[in-house]
Formats: sequence, structure tokens, C-alpha cells
Amino acid sequence: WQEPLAEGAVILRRRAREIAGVLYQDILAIEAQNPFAHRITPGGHRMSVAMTNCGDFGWSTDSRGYQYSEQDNQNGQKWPPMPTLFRSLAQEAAHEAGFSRFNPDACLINRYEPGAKLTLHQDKDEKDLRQPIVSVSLGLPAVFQFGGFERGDSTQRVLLEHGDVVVWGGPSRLRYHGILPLKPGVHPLVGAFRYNLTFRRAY
Ligand code: MD5
Ligand code: FE
Repeated sequence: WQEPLAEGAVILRRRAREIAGVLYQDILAIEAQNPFAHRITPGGHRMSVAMTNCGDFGWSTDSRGYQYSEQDNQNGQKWPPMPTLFRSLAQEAAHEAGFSRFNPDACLINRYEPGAKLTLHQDKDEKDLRQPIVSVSLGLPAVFQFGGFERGDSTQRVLLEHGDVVVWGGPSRLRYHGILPLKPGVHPLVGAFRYNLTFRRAY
């Protein structure tokens, strides 16, 4: 069922639950080609979230900054292709939320272990900010922080659980957001992790 969060943002609760097993196998296959890594931010901090990517472009960060690139700067290899099921899920979810022509060229895969968090930030490295972002949560639940258009604005807390899909578009595309430190636990499918797929149109 659909749960509107704010203008342009809608939660499709449990939307990916039935295909979660296949999505997880696809994640493991991507990981085998391009392992999860804790990147170092330009400010010199090691991220608590481990990341990999698939698709034509991947997002990463290093001393030079944040960017999308066709190769992983850690190993010089192209990112693994985006699995067919990833693309169709992202396109269908975007369509259901009213974005009919979404065709992602990048999928960032975040892996959270207990304690891992993502501090409040905006996603604005993509070229066309009219394109939505589709995010898919798997594994352990997390508390998502949904803020306003400035860092200091008050935030709403939303629990995101296994199989939940969120489409972030329109004015909500540029809201500040983050993930509170993950609580320890064990999920029957993925173990002691939360995974989040974020589908983007980088260029
Ligand atoms: C996550 N990931 O759960 C989130 C899901 C990231 C990230 O934030 O940058 O990897 S994507 C949440 C999102 C994206 C774009 C806009 C908004 C939220 N928003 O306006 O709130 O790992
Ligand atoms: Fe983000």
C-alpha cells in the first residue's frame, strides 16, 4: 500500500518483499565482482556504511570529492551491470508513484551493520534533479530521518523495513535525510545487515 510522506515522496510498503530473495542473490553476485567498501570522505572520515554500485555509473567518494564515474576508483574496473530485476523494480515503483519515464543509469548499494549510520545530507550530485530517486530496503529495519530543505530544519522519523520501497521525487528530492545508527539484530534472509538500493539517473 502507498503511504504519502510529503509532496513528491511516497512509501510503497513491502513492495519488494516477494522478490527480496532474488534481489539479495543479485546483491551477492555484484559483491563477488565488486566488494563492499568503507569509503573515506573528502573530510577524511571513514564511512560506517559500506558501499558498492552497479549500472553504467557508480557513486563514490575519496579525497578528491564525491562523484559518479564509470569505473571504481579503487580497482579501475567498470561497475557490474544493473540486474534486469533491479531495473524493472525501480521503473515500476517510479511509475506507481507518478514518474512514468524513470530509467536509472546508476544503482548505489549501501550496506549497514549494527551502529552504522548516515548523517543528514542532500543528494544533489545527479545532473537532472527533476528525476526521482527510488530506494529499496532489505534486511534489518532502520529509522529514517526526513528533514526539510535546510540542515537545521526539524526532522520526521520513519521506520523503513524489509521490502519497503520509497520514491523520492518532486520537491522531496532535495530534502535533507539520514539514517540513525542501526540497531543490532539478525534478519532471516540477510543476517546482521540492512541493505539499501538507491536507483538514480546520474547523467
Ligand atoms: C538509505 N540512502 O536508506 C538512503 C535511501 C543515500 C541515502 O540517503 O544517499 O545513499 S535514499 C533516501 C533519499 C534520497 C533522495 C532524497 C531523499 C531521500 N529525501 O528527499 O528525503 O540508505
Ligand atoms: Fe541520500
